[in-house]
Amino acid sequence: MISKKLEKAINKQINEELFSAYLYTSMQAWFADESLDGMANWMKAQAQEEHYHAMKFFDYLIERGGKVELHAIAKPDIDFGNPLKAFQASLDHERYITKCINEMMDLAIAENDHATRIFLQWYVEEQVEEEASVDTIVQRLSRVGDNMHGIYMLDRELASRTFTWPQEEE
Ligand code: OFO
Repeated sequence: MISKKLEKAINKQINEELFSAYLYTSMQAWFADESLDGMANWMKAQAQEEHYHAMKFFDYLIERGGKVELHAIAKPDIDFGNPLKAFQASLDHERYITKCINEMMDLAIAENDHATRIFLQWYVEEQVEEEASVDTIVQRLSRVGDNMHGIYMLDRELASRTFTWPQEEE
């Protein structure tokens, strides 16, 4: 049985992950409105991935005998200024999520909950990847500046991203 403190922390993180999905869906809408369909597609895949992250916590909490409690999801921004600012906002958000995951890891260690510590390891590694992939896009957009040709080239590239819901292990 999971401790009450970890149950509360996981419920908070389910909300953070669902908010992440909501934020990226809002970015998807903004990019679509800017006719940058490749970037909109990238955000759509990102939102789907965040939903998966939320449900992975959801399933784990139930498996450990905890109670899932869903909270209201905050309203995300709707205007992101320009592609660089949008991806920079995404990078800032991922850094915030990394901090949340690290704090949960600290709590799992303090609570002596080895199963949760091992479970959270997946998110620790995932955050390294998430930050790195967004950071690469931020760097490329910074180099491209206002050059529309460069922006459209990157947009075309980001159109190929897809997300497939991973098979659940038995
Ligand atoms: Fe974007 O990260 Fe979830 O965990």
